[in-house]
Amino acid sequence: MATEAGLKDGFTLWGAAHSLYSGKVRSYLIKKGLPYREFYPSSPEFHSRIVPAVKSLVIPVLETPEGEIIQDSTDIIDYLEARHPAPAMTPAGPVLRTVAMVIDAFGSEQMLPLAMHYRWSYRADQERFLQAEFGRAVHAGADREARLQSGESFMKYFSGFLPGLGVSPETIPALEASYFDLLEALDVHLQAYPYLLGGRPSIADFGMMAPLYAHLGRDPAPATVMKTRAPNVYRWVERMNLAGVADGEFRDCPERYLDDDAIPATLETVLRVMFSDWTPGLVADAERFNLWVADQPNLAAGHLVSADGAHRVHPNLGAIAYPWRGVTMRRDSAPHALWLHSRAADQARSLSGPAREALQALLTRTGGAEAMAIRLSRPMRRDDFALVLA
Ligand SMILES: N[C@@H](CCC(=O)N[C@@H](CS)C(=O)NCC(=O)O)C(=O)O
Repeated sequence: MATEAGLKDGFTLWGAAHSLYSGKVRSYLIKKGLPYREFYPSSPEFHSRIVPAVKSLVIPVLETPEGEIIQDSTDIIDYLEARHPAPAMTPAGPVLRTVAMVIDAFGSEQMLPLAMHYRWSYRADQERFLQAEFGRAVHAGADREARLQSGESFMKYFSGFLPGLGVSPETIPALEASYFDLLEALDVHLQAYPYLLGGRPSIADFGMMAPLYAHLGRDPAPATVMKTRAPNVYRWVERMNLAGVADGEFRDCPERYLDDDAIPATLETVLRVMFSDWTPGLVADAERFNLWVADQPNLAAGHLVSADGAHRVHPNLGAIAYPWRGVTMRRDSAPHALWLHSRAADQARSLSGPAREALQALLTRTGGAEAMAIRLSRPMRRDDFALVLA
């Protein structure tokens, strides 16, 4: 069991095998080569020390050897990248760096509804697995039946997210079609390269591991979809949790990122699929956020981004609706997704000269110009484990 003394000599990831954002941080720690141990929320220390510190029952949480506590998978990776700059997990080339941030934002947030759909809409096909995995996270001990039953209230809580994420009988066929298009593009690309941006893993891969590991790559029903439709994507999921960068399948691929001027057509196809499915929701989310800000022009910096003032893991500023793949997508707004998208959009806007031109040309070819032109009327930042106005 975790002890105060035991936490002093390495990083601790408070996470769980079935948790979406734990999968992102875990693969980052493995590929970065940082020694860590993983503890589960079933540990009494999680409730006595971690939950009060982060003010929510949420994973993943990183605890440093000095006892600092960090939440949000993106904040965790930013923190560790600043603390251990080498080897950098973001490409240096300005165009590829922007692409990395775009894919990270897409994977970390845009694919959440898909991941949750495949976990909970196919619940009957994988009930015992989900019971075991939720039980594994919350209940320590050898009593098998007790553990299978122990995750029930969490299963009820998380399965209740589907309507707010826009998953409904009307949207499910469109959601699945969008997933198949993405899998197809990724499967082609990942036959040529071991990682999304070439011969080294990056934040693009870690962001995509959020949905593609625990839910879409590990739960039995969606794992079968991935394995049978896109085996190269499944193999990438396995590769992302292996120590080391090299993979014998790609003997001739140098362990470095693509150059800014050598982005292959297969990656452009991935970006085209992403932008096409992402843009309508981003536009609607940004409109909702800008209206919320316009309605309350005097909000001070530091004000919680939340319609009702409640501190939530993923806040919401009210419902949005927009046309998407031939249906009307109705869901809760997602300011956290906007925050991640704005980081990429701000990075894009910071480019100048030939890099700016190269990025604009790439965005035009891949249908990304509209998404990357979205600008919020007020920036956001994270403070005290929550999203606030900057
Ligand atoms: N944006 C956060 C989200 C973390 C998150 O949603 N964690 C899930 C498990 S994977 C959770 O604990 N959710 C609790 C809740 O939504 O109340 C991150 O990147 O870490």
